[in-house]
Order: sequence, then structure tokens, then C-alpha cells
Amino acid sequence: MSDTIFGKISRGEIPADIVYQDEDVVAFRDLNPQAPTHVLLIPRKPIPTLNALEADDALLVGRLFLAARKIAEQEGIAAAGYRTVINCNAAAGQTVFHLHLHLLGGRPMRWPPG
Ligand code: DGP
Repeated sequence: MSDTIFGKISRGEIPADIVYQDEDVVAFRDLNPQAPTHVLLIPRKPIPTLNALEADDALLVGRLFLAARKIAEQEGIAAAGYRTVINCNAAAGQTVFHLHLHLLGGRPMRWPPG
């Protein structure tokens, strides 16, 4: 697959406000936040969309969600509540084709989302 801006962030080639990282996952604040807390969590592995996920990625996806839980606690939004979202392809509004989990909190969330 072709490289993306998130691939460059994960390798430290362009700056981002990183809030968490480990050997598999990097998390940084969204450039265009939709809530007081809006963090993007990405695997270092460049998976383009949820459609490209493979059985071997199961542990990696679990690590993404465990990191989201940790960041929600760090950000002080765990008890009040927060939302996690993965947009897949154009109809869902995906614009960066490196799998990412949005973590949003700090305000009430409406349902259904737009
Ligand atoms: P999505 O629509 O699910 O593909 O979300 C992509 C998000 O990525 C969007 O909320 C804006 C954010 N974003 C795009 N480019 C950059 C960037 O260069 N840095 C950061 N921190 N966020 C970005």
C-alpha cells in the first residue's frame, strides 16, 4: 500500500501531539478535534482499512482498544464516558487510509452519529 501521513507520524517523520506509544500502537491528538478529547490510535503496521484486517491482526486490534482504555483514564473521561469510532472507506467518511481508532470524549455524544 502507499504511505500515508499517519505512517509518517508513526515513524516520527512528521510531528504530532503524541499522548501514548508502545511497540505496536501510536496515539496522537486529532488535528481537527471534534470533542474536547479527540485522540487517534493507529497500529504501527500500515493496515489501510478495517476491510484489510486479517486474523493475524487480532492481538493488534486488542492492543489498540487496551491503549484507548488507558488513554481515556489518562484524559479523565473514563468514568463520564467516551466514544470509539473506526470509519471504513468513503461512505463512512474515512479520509486517511491507515487504520485508526478515534477516541472522543469530554462532551455528551449524540446517537445515532451523523
Ligand atoms: P477519518 O475521517 O476517520 O479518516 O479521520 C481522519 C482524521 O485525521 C481527521 O479527524 C483529521 C485527522 N488528521 C488528518 N491529517 C492529520 C495530521 O496530519 N495530523 C493529525 N494529528 N491529525 C490529522
